[in-house]
Amino acid sequence: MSSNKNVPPLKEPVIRKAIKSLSDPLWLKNLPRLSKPPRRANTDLQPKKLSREMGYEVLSVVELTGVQQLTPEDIIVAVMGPTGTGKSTFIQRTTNYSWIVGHSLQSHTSVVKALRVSFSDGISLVLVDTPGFDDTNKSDLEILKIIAKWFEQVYRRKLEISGILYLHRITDNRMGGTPRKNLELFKKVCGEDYFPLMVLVTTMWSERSDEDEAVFFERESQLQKDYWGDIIKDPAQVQRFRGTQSSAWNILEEVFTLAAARQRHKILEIQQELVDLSKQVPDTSAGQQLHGMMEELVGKQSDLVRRLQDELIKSSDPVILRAIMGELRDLQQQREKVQKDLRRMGPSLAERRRRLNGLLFERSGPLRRLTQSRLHALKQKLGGFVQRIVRTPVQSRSVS
Ligand SMILES: Nc1nc2c(ncn2[C@@H]2O[C@H](COP(=O)(O)OP(=O)(O)O)[C@@H](O)[C@H]2O)c(=O)[nH]1
Ligand SMILES: [Mg+2]
Repeated sequence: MSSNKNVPPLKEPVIRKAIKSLSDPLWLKNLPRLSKPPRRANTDLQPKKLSREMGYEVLSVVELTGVQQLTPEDIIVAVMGPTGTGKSTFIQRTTNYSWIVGHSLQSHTSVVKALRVSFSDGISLVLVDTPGFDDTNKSDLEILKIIAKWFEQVYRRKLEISGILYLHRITDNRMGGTPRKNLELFKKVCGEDYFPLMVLVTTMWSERSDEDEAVFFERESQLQKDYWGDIIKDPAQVQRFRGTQSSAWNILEEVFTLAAARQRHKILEIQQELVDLSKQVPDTSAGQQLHGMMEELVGKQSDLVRRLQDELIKSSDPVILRAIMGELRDLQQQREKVQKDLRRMGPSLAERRRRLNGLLFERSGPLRRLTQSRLHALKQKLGGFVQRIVRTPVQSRSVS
């Protein structure tokens, strides 16, 4: 489906810089021939006309049906982050494409979706909308598998992800469980080697009032210090999305610049693990991180269940009893869901290593005992030999 009608005018310097900044030879080959933009008032120009006169033309904005539609000419940029941080909105503002944006707390993107913005001269940008963890419809394991599969297919097709935007709401007044989980898993999916290609974007700045401004700035620097410090190598990796189209393009421009500066291949850790090391999703670093988090969660839930059960015994008030029973039921259901995923994932790598070591120790028992008895016999034999030598006077020792 294409939506040429709504294609916005794209600022000439932004695109020129973006294209120039991509060092990929394929891109250099496709560099557009720029004509100088005419000096005239923009007011009477229609968006399409304006971009054509500037020497660039957005030919189409098309939703892709899958990884098989990607081509080596695509600049692929993924947008990640928790549900409700504005991922779909960011992509929508960039392209004016009517993209599904959630207006409730429910997740609207439980699949990976990609949108290709094609410019004249064969250049195209693919923006990838990904689901966040703590999705309302899918478990974290399912979400990880969906994301992992998409990235895996991209790598199998020998294509690269030029950059990743990670979105965080500046209006969140604390780093709660969901943002923290998303960030930790995101880091594992990408891997340290990919950190320089990540851009951390705070969203919802348009929500601010004047008195919020100082609070938001303070929050942003705290995020950089306490949570993003290991990712940030370049100040350009931290950006603010102001909710406008130009703000979105300014951020993308930084992504292109960072991508162009990268000499090595742009490979995510999860791509390497799944393809080069033939691992299954639960055995990847992200899978193991998730496993640990789920075990921790089940532990906390079990603690809470015990405490609620104690309260249940102590209380006689029927209202309180009903409330506790309701809580208990919800909690047990949640715990069952996590336990189901844990069973699906199987034991953690550390646990499997422990079990393997135990098995090896057990199996090697007879061999160990045989070796020990042989060593003992040898020591005795050698001991007698050495004793005889020591007792024999030096001049009467023979070499034979
Ligand atoms: N005020 C404000 N609301 C936003 C902004 N970005 C997104 N939203 C709203 O936040 C909600 C979630 O956005 P959405 O793009 O669906 O988030 P996603 O789950 O990360 O894709 C929607 O109601 C958006 O309209 C922003 O910059 N400012
Ligand atoms: Mg979305």
